[in-house]
Amino acid sequence: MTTEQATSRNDTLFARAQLTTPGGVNSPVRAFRSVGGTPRFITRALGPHFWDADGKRYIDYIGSWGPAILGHARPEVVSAVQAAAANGLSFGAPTEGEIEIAEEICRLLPSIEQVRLVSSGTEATMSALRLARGATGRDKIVKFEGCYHGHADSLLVKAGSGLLTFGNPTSAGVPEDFVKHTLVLDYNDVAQLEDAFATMGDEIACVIVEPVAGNMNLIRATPEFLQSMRDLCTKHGAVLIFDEVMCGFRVGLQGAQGMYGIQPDLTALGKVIGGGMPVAAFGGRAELMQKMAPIGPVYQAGTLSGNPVAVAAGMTTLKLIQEAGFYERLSATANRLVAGLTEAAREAGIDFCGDAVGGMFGMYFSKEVPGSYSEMMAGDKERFNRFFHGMLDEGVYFAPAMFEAGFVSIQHDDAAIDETIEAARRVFKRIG
Ligand code: KE4
Repeated sequence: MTTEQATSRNDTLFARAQLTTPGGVNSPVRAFRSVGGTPRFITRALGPHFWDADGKRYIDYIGSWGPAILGHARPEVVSAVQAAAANGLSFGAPTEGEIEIAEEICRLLPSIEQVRLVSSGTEATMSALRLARGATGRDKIVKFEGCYHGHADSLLVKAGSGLLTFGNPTSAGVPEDFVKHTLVLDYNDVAQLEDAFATMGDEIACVIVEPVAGNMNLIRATPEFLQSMRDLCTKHGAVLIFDEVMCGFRVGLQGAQGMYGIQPDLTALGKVIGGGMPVAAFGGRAELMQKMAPIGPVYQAGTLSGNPVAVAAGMTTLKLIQEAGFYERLSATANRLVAGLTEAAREAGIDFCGDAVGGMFGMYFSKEVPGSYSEMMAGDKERFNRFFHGMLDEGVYFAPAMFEAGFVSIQHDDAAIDETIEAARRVFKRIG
């Protein structure tokens, strides 16, 4: 069945969903508005595959936007969830499992001496920002164009008109006042960062960055960019926050901070540490984390924070990603995919390139891998959209937006990658 034909059950469900839920989805990117067409309603998933409401099978390169690093419905994770659930779903009281996952996170990421569990990446970054402001007594924060850190008000902001002007809201409902302290700079632009600190360094509470960006497709930070950020924050007493909600445990066992060898003051985590269930976290230097309620003045709370069933999924996932050779295999898979897609596009004479870092990858309909948001946005969106739908018809499900990264799991075997590349060969020839 092709996208052009009515995808009967998906269409029916999408029409019904829109009656009770805005856009028919519980998170905007799922609505296919960037690529057009009808979102696929998924009924089940296993390994590298999932199936839609019409029973069509796809090779899945979303992986729930990062969490499904082990492949879907991994038996060990499902069993751990079932066992935990049989003992009750949530207590609103501390459990030993929360201690165990906290200890594991601190052991794997040495920059994290103490950690607080929350239920989403948005909560993790929002809380880290509040902690940075509470710890420094400063209001200003620095973020970068193209980085997404969840939907906390002060982070829904795009660059202002001038280079060092404060941001403008990107969402209705966010008062100007809520973003007037948010400075938005260009990713990988060291000079701008130096200028910002030169002019207002003693007013900056923190810098928050995706050290490997995955929300403007995949874009790597340059080592110089991150090192300058580290040095400037240290010099001016600002808190450096690495938002590793997506790249944490996705690009390697020590995340981007291990890959670059740079220690942030705080780290936000999510996705992989929940293994598909709602676990996220923020953590870092103990003297910072000690300022969190109930022992410190910075408040943060959550009914389901550290939920025992979700923690069981997360802890089992964190154990399984430590098996020997895991990231070597994951990285080899992502690189083989990108190389195969690039070769298939070259055969069809299409400007296309890709990049892969650990188990996440980027695809760009341009001649060169972008290094910034504006370079990424210069890519051929129309051709991406035709490619997306062509691949969807072939049973390959990439991210339904040009500005998203893609993800492989440890269960994306050679057969899945070969099938994807063969499908791409056919689609590239068709879209020409
Ligand atoms: P959540 O609140 O969606 O759990 O996490 C927010 C977040 C924070 N930081 C980074 C680096 C993130 O990538 C995210 C969320 N990522 C998106 C993917 N573009 C989630 C998908 C969605 O919004 O539906």
